[in-house]
Amino acid sequence: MTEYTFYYFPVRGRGEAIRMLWADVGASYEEINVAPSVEVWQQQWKHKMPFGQAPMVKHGDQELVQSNAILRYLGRKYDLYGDGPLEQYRMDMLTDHVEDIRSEYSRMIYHNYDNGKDEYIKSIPTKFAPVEKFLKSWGNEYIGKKISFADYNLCDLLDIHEVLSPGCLAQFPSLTAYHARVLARPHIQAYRKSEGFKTRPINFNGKQ
Ligand code: 0HH
Repeated sequence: MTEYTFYYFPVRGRGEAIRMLWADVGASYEEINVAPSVEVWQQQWKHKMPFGQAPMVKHGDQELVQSNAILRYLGRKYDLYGDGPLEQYRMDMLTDHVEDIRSEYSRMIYHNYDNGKDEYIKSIPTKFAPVEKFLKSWGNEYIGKKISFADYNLCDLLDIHEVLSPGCLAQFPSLTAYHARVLARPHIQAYRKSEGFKTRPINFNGKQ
């Protein structure tokens, strides 16, 4: 019997930070692929989601939706939500910025890849420069003094941008070191060696 059931598309997408958090804390979960085909998603699953979208997590008799709210729920549950109002504000603030970037990235990937990719890549430094500045000035190993839900989300975002534009982090030494530090955590490393991770595409349409 697993602790969580994860209803999502078979992609990294908005699920990967949640999977990383579970891997890091050693939680057990079962994945349910809600889209073995588009028809199955539309006919069997979409109407079961409170907002018509996935991911959804079942935990006991609770059905949890909205990826960032799920991350915060798990952050509170596993003491991965910083220490005190200022650290928590920083985690929330960067999570909002990650969300802004992720939404723009998804629009480009799903609706404007061929015409929009080059322009999007040009905008990456503007998106990441403030994050570099914040992480450097806060001087922690992670966003806070210890790892938090927000770190899995930011790390995943950096990761998918390195795939989109290899080397794009190199101009940001703090972000480069931070990205490597999160990925070097033993449970994260082991997770990334798993078949589940290695065979999972980043996006549903195969673009990356
Ligand atoms: N604010 C929500 C959250 O953070 C947004 C969730 C969301 O956008 O949880 N969910 C998307 C899938 S994430 C969704 O449910 C991206 C994976 C892309 C899969 C595209 C599949 C298309 C299949 C027809 N999208 C499906 C939908 O809205 O019907």
